[in-house]
Amino acid sequence: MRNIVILTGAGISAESGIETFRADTGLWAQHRVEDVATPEGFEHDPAKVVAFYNGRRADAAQAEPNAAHKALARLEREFAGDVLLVTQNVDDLHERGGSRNLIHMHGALNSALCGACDHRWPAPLQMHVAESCPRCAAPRARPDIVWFGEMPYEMDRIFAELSQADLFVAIGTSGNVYPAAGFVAEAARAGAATLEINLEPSAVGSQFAKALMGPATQTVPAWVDSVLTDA
Ligand code: BV8
Repeated sequence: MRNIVILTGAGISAESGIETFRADTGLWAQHRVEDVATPEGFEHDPAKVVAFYNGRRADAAQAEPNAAHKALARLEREFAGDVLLVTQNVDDLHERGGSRNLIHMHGALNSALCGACDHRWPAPLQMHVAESCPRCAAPRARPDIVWFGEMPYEMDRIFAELSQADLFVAIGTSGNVYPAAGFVAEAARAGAATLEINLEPSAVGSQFAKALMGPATQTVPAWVDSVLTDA
């Protein structure tokens, strides 16, 4: 086995104290998706959207990487082949846990994006509405987040890596949001082995050949140990 591609979702950060989206008390029970996570919502009420992401940025800054984030970083360091981590999460717990070969396909809380020229820069802890872009000066700063209806980042690279994967693993994601929920089918079609690690089977759970159920801080370190022992 040479190439491992890992997809993570909100469940891997849950035990660090970051709320998931689709739990009964999760973010989408507290906010309307259309209001805070679409370009139309931002157009209609930018202050509400900026405040939503300011709150999440503050929560992420208080959180610490857990044993699952650290185990994936260890896998990247110690596995003899290539490990690519693709995260839907916008927190920075993977990087702070030590992962380096990482794609934030839904953007990042610690980044700001110019809606006029696409320039990116480090977001302050608290963004303000209509901040100016440091490159083109347009008052069009927005959180660098991929909202519903927008194209996730680095899709060409992700699909290229999936086509070369020997193993695809999804961790802590409910399998409700595309294109990420379609990665298992893509990897399986290309001949990869597939594994789901989650608290409960996801919406696309039946497409995985194997599953490990339990809290990520227990299942992920145990799985990483087994991969490094078998390698
Ligand atoms: C696009 C902003 C075109 C970031 C987010 C109809 C059918 C199919 C598709 C569509 C459709 N209508 C519209 C679409 C497309 C749409 C989509 O998928 N909609 C769904 C809802 C139907 N997708 C898009 O618009 C995307 N863009 O498609 O562009 C395109 C065309 C071709 C090729 C490529 C692209 C853009 C999607 C961007 C979404 N952005 N939010 C933010 O604010 O954070 S979505 C939001 O959901 C987050 O980003 C999050 O990352 C994502 C996924 O959620 P999860 O991470 O899975 O979290 P969730 O709460 O759901 O689940 C947590 C899981 O963890 C659970 O399984 C739970 O059991 C588990 N868990 C909990 N605790 C633990 C645990 N596991 C282990 N241990 C624990 N302790």
